[in-house]
Amino acid sequence: MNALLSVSDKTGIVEFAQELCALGYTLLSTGGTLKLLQEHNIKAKEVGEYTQSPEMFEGRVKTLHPKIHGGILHRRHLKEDVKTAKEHGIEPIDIVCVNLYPFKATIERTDDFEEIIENIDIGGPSMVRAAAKNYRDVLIITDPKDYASVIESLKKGENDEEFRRDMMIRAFEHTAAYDSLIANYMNTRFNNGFGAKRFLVGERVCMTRYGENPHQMGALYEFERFWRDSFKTLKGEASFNNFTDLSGAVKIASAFGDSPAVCIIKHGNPCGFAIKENLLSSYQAALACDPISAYGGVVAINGVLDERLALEINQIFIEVIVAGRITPEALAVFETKKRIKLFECGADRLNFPRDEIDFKHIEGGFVFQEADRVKDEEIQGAKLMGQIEATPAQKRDLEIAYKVAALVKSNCVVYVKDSAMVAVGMGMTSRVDASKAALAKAKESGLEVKGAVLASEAFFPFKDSIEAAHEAGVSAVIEPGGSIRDDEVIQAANEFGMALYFTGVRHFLH
Ligand code: 93A
Repeated sequence: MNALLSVSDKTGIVEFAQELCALGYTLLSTGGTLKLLQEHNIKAKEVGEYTQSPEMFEGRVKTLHPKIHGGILHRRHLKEDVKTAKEHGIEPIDIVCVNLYPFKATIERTDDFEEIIENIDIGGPSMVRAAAKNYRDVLIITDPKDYASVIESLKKGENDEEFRRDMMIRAFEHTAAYDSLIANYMNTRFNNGFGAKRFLVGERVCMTRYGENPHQMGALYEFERFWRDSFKTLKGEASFNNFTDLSGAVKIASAFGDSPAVCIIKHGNPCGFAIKENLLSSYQAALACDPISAYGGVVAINGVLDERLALEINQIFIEVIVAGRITPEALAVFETKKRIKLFECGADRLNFPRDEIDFKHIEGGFVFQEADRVKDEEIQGAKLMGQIEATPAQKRDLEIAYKVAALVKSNCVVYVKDSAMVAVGMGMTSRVDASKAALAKAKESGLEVKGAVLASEAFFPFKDSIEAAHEAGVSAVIEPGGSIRDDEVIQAANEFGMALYFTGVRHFLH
């Protein structure tokens, strides 16, 4: 039995090789991998020695040889294939363990095109694809995280075709994601930053128990390794809807740098948000916005969840909490709560990736765009549209309201007071309805909107929302501007003594 090991990411390879040897495998390996194995007294044969063909062109050609590819690809159940292999001195290769040149790390580190080109792996994906194609006879491993389960499966000694098939799918996902990364990089470099980023391929992280509803199948895919490497489940199991809510909550809670922000999300939209002096007071203020909707919601905490905060959250039913980190004492608080789910991203803050791209499924395809971002200059440089200027405290609230509004489903309005959201209207077909719904709810919950500021992610088409805001006691407004009736809006704001700012940038989110 032969196993070929050729890996750039050498995590765990020594132990894996030792286990394979103990199971009776003869190892074949390439330069750097071989060297590491030999340093640990693991016997392995150099690929070049086996093929009798040395590495060429500074390593560009090392495993691209019929003795390697024939060894992987010949069908063991076909007499003719086995005969041909024998005639050419080709030994069967039963296990292929390969991970690829670090293209991503290279483009993150350097702009040197020669170096980038050299980090496009050719031989690796060829072996991965060959082994995946012949998965009935060959086991392909592309992720160090799988070493343990592979050894376990081999030790059982069963001929586990289902396991090999699953690894085959993962292998093709791996090479597809690798090639899409290269294509995207080249498009970005040579096609003006956008081009046709058409290779939206991810790798499967896990299946979810079901999709948005129990009769739908669901899974989580990722573009780059964050979810597999950094996202940790401390309790429960994230569902499909949990993942989408989590993503929305984290985006808002981490939109203000290191601030101790807390966001509560329900069905993809925020029902609470605040940045106070610490996480505890932020949570309390966020919850006050809409405690009814917060029930069963998702809480994102831009910091470390400690015991004191855990006790506070534990007073109502929250389904999901995600934080930078969760202390063991905080974890213990939730020990007896069966339904709660706890996740952390292994950092002091919610350092989730922020994608540069964005797309949405439509029937038969998807629409694709650059991700939307609120630039600081938009707010700092917002144009005062009347005589009344906002105070520094109002300006801070305007910034919060505007940034949150950009992350809330259109049409939306966000009211913020003392760094906490006090009312929000979202996903409505008319902006004035969003305003009215938000204010009615705030009134019902006994929340004081007087003195709050208002942000809208797109222009107010009429002055009606401004009138509603005035009645509620709103003191300052920020919006993109650009309506043909801007004059009426500006006039109304001035009459009411409101500070009005136009940013000039729209942030629809549909
Ligand atoms: O330069 S390559 O495209 N040509 C090859 O023939 C080849 N064979 C294996 N890259 C090739 N590899 C890659 O080398 C593997 O995919 C792996 O990432 C790496 C391992 O090299 P080493 O064992 O020397 O560290």
